[in-house]
Amino acid sequence: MTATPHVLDPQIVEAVRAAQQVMVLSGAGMSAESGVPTFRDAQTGLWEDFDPEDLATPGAWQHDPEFVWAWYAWRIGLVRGVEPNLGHRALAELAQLRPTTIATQNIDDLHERAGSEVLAHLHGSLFRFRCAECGAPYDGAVEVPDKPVERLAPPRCETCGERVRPGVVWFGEDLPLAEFEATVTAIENLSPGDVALVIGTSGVVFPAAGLPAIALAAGATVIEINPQETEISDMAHLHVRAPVAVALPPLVAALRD
Ligand code: BV8
Ligand code: ZN
Repeated sequence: MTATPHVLDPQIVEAVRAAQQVMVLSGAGMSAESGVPTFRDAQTGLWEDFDPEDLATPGAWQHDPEFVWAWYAWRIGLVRGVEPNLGHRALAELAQLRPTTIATQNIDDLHERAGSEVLAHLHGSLFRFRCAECGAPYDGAVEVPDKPVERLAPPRCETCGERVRPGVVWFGEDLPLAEFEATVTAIENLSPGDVALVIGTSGVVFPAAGLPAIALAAGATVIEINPQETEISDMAHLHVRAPVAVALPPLVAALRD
């Protein structure tokens, strides 16, 4: 039996051990230990005076597409330059031990690069692009500057010549319906005794923030993994007040025995 450090009380291990299936709802804190700043982290460098909630909007794009595109190009470069952390890798191993479904608010590809399948990127992906006008998918070249630049011209649509935009969901935009509905269905199909791991999210942004309540209504055991209290904390049955790369490896290791 691998010693589980103090951070995991046996109740948590037993809850996951008893689960027939595990639903993972991850947010930016999942990738923090890989070196990807969360939305709550103060912005750095060129964007330190900007609130992501102001930049990740259709209005910001309309106002200055090259400024917004430069921010996403920098974020693409940042994610390409980091690795999945031990938390991502533990979730990939968890799927070998229990049926595991992941829905993430994150637009990075670190779950996939750790070997996980992802049911839904609820807020889109840094690595999907489409024409801002005609919506045609764009899979052509995307220039990523090796250092942050203030403005950068996005690629042009190969169909209509208009600007290409990031394939992410901005504030005020609808979530990808099929992926959101698939996530809600997966959560509704949880049974009492199953587990919903709510990892690294402040639970502020809706409708994603409403998903843990659906797990609660399905009778699942809701476990929050987050060093801080969040909007979700009161509804969670159990809490692991530790960073994900500290909390998940021993939790998954305990299931191996
Ligand atoms: C929608 C992609 C229907 C882009 C993101 C007025 C007008 C319009 C809409 C609204 C409105 N008022 C409210 C709304 C709804 C709005 C909303 O909820 N706003 C909030 C601010 C109140 N939602 C929307 O607009 C959504 N669409 O509602 O459509 C509609 C349509 C038209 C009009 C009305 C409604 C779309 C929301 C999606 C926005 N896009 N991302 C991009 O990334 O650039 S959101 C973005 O921020 C993330 O994806 C994430 O979802 C969200 C919050 O980030 P978190 O993941 O929670 O991370 P955060 O930084 O907040 O917290 C990190 C957590 O990790 C912390 O708790 C920390 O303690 C923890 N942590 C840190 N380190 C670790 C850790 N945990 C574990 N281990 C660690 N090591
Ligand atoms: Zn087009």
